[in-house]
Amino acid sequence: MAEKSNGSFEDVVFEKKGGVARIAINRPEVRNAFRGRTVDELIAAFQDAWDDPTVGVVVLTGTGDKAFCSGGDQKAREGSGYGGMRGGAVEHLHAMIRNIPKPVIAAVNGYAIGGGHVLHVLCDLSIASDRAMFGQVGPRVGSVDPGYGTAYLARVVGEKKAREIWMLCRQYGAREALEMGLVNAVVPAAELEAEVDRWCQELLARSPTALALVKSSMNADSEAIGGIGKLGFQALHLFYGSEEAAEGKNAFLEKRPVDFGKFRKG
Ligand code: S0N
Repeated sequence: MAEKSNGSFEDVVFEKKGGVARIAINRPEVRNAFRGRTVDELIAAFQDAWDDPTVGVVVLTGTGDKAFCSGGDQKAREGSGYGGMRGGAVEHLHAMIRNIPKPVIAAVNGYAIGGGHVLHVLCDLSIASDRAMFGQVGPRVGSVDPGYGTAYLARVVGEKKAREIWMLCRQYGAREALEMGLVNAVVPAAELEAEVDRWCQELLARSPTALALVKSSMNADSEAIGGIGKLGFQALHLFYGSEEAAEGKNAFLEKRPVDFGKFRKG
């Protein structure tokens, strides 16, 4: 079985062992927030796992014990987007997770917030540590993930709950996430790695072609969301250039309450 580690990656730790490709976002100092480089490396790692016939399952996680991923790097955010991010890069990453013909498990080891929450939602399966926290923050920080981040979430937890998650920007613990069908299992933090490995071994015993067909036939039903998302992202990048979106980012960086009142429209 092939074994490989990191190559030229800086923001991502990539390992392949025993049929499992493990991709970990490695920016714990910013709760594993992603910048342009991170997204490019994630795409490259998924492509490698896709192309490698020795890989049967992919695990996506974050390094450290605090965060899976806290979304786009607010410190790199500028003008029309998150600095250094190639146009369409995040959508490309979403497409990789959805389309790689192998099961992808999110091992949610801590905060899965904003664009980081969307990443776990897009994975085929999510296994959470009992310390994991889940939530969207868009309307709190002047951002949104149109398309899969919103409409696909509604398929997972239902319309009412998805609207609550997006509109109120609350955080939910792992047990609540399990109750609403947002994750498949919750285990004590110390057992996360072993539990994920057990799920990987079960998947590796299954027919890879049947698994690929299960995945693509399930995806077919929600594929149109990608088209809606493209339209949404064009609007999002116009929104990012606005004073209203800048207020969300600045309030987070300045650690002060946000004031969106003056942007309310009749
Ligand atoms: C994760 C949270 C809840 C953790 O709270 P905690 O444990 O209290 O830690 P903090 O003290 O808040 O944070 C510790 C240090 O880490 C930094 N930090 C945390 N998150 C980020 C971040 N996302 N970006 C940059 N830095 C971050 C803190 O600043 C702190 O550093 P110091 O010690 O120096 O002060 C909490 O941290 C939290 O709520 N984080 C912010 C979450 C957030 O706003 N995320 C961004 C939301 N937006 C997106 O994800 C956009 C998605 C996106 O980019 C996209 C998606 C799809 C398609 C296109 C795009 C696109 O825009 O291109």
